[in-house]
Amino acid sequence: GQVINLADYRPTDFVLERVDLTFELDPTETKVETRLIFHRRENTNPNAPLVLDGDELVLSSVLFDQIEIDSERYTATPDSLIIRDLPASEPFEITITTLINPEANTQLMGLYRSNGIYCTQCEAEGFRRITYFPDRPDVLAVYTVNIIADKAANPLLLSNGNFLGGAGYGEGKHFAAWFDPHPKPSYLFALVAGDLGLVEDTFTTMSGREVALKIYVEHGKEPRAAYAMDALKRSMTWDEETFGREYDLDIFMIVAVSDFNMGAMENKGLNIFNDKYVLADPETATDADYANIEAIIAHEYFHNWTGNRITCRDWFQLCLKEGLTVYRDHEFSADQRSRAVKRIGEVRHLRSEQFVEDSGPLAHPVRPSQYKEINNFYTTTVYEKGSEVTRMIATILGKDLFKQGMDLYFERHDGDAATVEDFVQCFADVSKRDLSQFSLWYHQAGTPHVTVSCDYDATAKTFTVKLAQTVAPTPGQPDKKPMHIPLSFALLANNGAMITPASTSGGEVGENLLHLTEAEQSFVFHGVSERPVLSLNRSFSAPVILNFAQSSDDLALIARCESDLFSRWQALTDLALPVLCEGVKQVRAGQPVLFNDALKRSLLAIIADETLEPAFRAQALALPSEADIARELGGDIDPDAIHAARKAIIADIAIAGLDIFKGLLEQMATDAAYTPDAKAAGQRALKNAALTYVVQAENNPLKAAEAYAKADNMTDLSHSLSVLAHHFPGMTETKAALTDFESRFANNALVLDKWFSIQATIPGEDGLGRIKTLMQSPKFNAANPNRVRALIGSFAFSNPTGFHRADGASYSVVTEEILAIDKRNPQLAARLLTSMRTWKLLEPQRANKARAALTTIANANDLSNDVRDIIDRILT
Ligand code: HT7
Ligand code: ZN
Repeated sequence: GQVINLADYRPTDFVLERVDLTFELDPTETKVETRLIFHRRENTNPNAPLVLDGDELVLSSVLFDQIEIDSERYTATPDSLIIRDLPASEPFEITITTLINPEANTQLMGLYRSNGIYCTQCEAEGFRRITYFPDRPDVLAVYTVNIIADKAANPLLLSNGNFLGGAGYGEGKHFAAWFDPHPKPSYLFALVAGDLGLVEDTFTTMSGREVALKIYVEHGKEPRAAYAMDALKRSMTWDEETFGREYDLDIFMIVAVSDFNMGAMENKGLNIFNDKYVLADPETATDADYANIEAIIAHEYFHNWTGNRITCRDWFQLCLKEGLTVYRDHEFSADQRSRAVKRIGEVRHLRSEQFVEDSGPLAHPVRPSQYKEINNFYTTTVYEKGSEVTRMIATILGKDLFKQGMDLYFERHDGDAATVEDFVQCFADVSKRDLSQFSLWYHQAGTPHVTVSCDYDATAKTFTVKLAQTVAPTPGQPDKKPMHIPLSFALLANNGAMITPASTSGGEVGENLLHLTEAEQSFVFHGVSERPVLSLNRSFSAPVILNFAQSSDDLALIARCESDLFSRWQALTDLALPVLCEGVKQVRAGQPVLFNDALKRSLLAIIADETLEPAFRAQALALPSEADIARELGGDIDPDAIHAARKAIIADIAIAGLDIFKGLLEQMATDAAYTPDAKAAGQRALKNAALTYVVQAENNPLKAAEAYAKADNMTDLSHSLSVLAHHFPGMTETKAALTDFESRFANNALVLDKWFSIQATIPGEDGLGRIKTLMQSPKFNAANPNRVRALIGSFAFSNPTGFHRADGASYSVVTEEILAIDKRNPQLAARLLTSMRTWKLLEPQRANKARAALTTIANANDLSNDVRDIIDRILT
C-alpha cells in the first residue's frame, strides 16, 4: 500500500456542483446511475483530467452531457475512472452507471445486505465501492437520491435529507426520492431499504420547529428502541442548551442493523447503528449497555454539527470531528449521570487503551501526518486522546472562553471542510492566547511523563513543586519538545482542608491550575504554614503519567479527604498498584503474597462510607485490572503471575472485609422494578462488586448461584453468570447456569454475544480449548462482527492468561482466524490483530512465540491493506 502524506494535500481540479443518484436495488446486481455536475476550478490546469475513485467497481457506461463518450476519452479500472478532454470553464455533466453486488459485500463497506436489509457504510472510503466519485471529505455537494426496489421485500426506502415523494414503479416495484439540501461529503451518504419496524416520536426545537424522529428496527424489536429514543431527545435538548446547536432537517432517522463494523455512523439525517447500541430492555441489556446506548446515540447526533455541518478537509483531520464529538458526548453523559464516576470510567478506558497504543508500535499523533490505510486510524488516540486535547483547551481557557471559541468555530466554519488549525485558531482568537505550544498535543505522539518532587520549607513557609516532563520517542518521532500541560491541583492540610497559598511563583498559575510549559519547572507556593499534601492532576486535567512517589500516608489522606472524587479514586489506585506489582514479584519468586494494611484500610473505609455514592464505591472496589498491572510493570510480562497475585490480594481484602461486603449485598438489594438510571445502576454495581468479593472470600459458588437464580434483570444475571464462570469454571452450578442462559436467550443474538464473551474470558490456559469448541458451535457466525468480537475479540483483548498461554498455542489459533477473517472483512481482521500490539513487552518465551505467529501473518499472501499496515507496524 502506498503512503498518503498530509503535505501532499491539494484541492481537487474540479468543483462538484450536484449529485443525482438512482439505485435500482437487487440483492446481487444493483444498478447505480450517478449524474454529476462539475466545473473546472479557477486557475487550475485547463488540461487536467477528471480522476474519480473506485473500489472493486464494474463500469457499465459513461456519458458526457448525456452522450456516451468514446472509449479513448476515458480509462476505467475497478479502482479509478479517468476522463480526459473536459471543458476549461463551463459546467458539464458526467453520468456513470455501475453494477454492484450487495449480497457479496462481506467487507460491510459501501452498499451491503444485513439480515435482508440493504444498508450502506461510506466512511471513510466506502462510497467509491458504490460508484466512481471524488471520494474525499472536502468535496461537498447537494444530493438527490432515487431508490427503486421490489415493493414487497422493501416497503421502506430511505436516504439522507427530506422525503420528496414516491410511487409505484412497474411490476411489483416502487420508488422513493430524497433530497438533502445540506452540501455534504460522500462519506455521509446513506441508503437503507427493506422491511423494518418503526418507533416514532417528535421533537420541537428551540426555535419551535417540529422534527419527526424515527427509529427503525427489526419487526418485533420496537419496544427495545424506547430507551434509544429517550436518549436521542435528551441529546437534542442538551446540544441546544449547552452548545446552542439546533437540528436542521424536518426528519431524523436511525436504523439499527445487526452486521456493522463499528458502533454507529452519523450519515446526515439517517444514522445507521450497530443494533447493539440501539436495542435495550431490562431483561436483555445491562446497565453498561444502557450507558453505551445513551453515549453513542448522543455521539452520532452531536456529529450533526461537529462532523456534518463542519466536516474535515481531509482524513488527517479526523480528530477534528471525532475528538471533539467524543468530548461532547463525555460532557453529555457527565451531565446526565455522575460526573466523577463518568470521569473515572473515561480515565480507566484511556489508560487501558490509549496509553497502551501511545507507548507501542502503533503510536501516532492525534493529527497524524501520514497513513497507509485510513481505516486503521479510527483509533483510541484520534478519538479519546483527541477528546482529552479538547478538554484541555476548555480547562486552559475556562468555561466562558471555551464556549465563545466554540461559538466562533460554528459561526466561522459552518459549511466548511475545516482543519485542526482552523479549530485551534478560534480559541486563540477569543482568548488572545498563543496556542502554538499547546498544539503540540495534536502533533506529538506519546504520553508525557511528568516527574514530581515536593519540598516544604517550614521556616520560609514555602512549598516547592518541582516538575519535569518527557515524552518517549515514538515511531517516526525520535525527539520531542516540551508540551503545555495544564495540571489541576490542590494543597491539602493534615486535616484534609484545602490550603490557599498567599502567592505563587515559577510559572503561570490559574485558579487551582499549574501551566507546566518548560521541560523542568519549579512552582513555589508562598505563605504556606504547614506541610501540605499535593493532590495533582485533579479530575485528570491532562492525559499524562505522573511519576510521583507519594507516601502511603499522603495517598491515604487524599483518598479520605479530597473534594475531587476522581482524585480520591486515583489515590486508592496509587496505593494499590505498588502492592499489586510487588505481589507479582512475590509470585514469580515463589513466595507468598504479603502486603501491608494501608490499602486495605483505605479501601474498606471508602466502601463502608455511606455518604459516598454507590457507583463510586463500586469503582473503588474494581481495583486496577490485570492489564493495568501489566502496564505499570512495563515489561517482562508474565500474565499468569499477574493473575495469581491480583487474585491473592483480592481474596485477602475479601476476607478482611467480608462483613462489609455481605452487608452491602443486602443493603443494595431492592424489590423495586428495574430502572436504567445512574442511581439505580450504581446500586447494582456496588451490590455486584460486593458479590464478587463475597464469593472469593468464601471460595464457594453458592451466593453467585443464588444471585443468578433470583436475578430479574440482565445486569445481575450476566454478572452472576460471569462470577460463576470465571471463579468456578466447570462446577455444576456454573454448567447449569451457562446452559440455562444459552437456552433462555437462544433467539437473541445480542444476549448470546454475552454468553460467548463470558466464556471467552474465563481465565486460564483452558481458554483456548473453550474458544475452539465455541468456534465450532452452530451459534458462532464468523460473518457477524459482533459475534466475532464477542468470542475472538474478548479472548484476545480480555483474557490475558488464556490468550498469552506460555506455549503460544493461542497465538497460532487466533492468527489463523485473523487470516481467515481478512479474506471476508479486512477491517475486522486488522482490529483483532491490534490485540497483539504489546507482544514485545511479554517475557521472552511468550514474546518469541508471539513473534513467530505474527511472522506467519506477515508472510501470508494476499493480505489486505488493512492487515498489512498493522502487521508491518507491529513487527518492526
Ligand atoms: N464516524 C463513524 C466512523 C465509522 C467507521 C469508520 C470506518 C469503518 C466503518 C465505520 N463505521 C463508522 C463513527 C463515529 O465515530 O461516530
Ligand atoms: Zn464519531
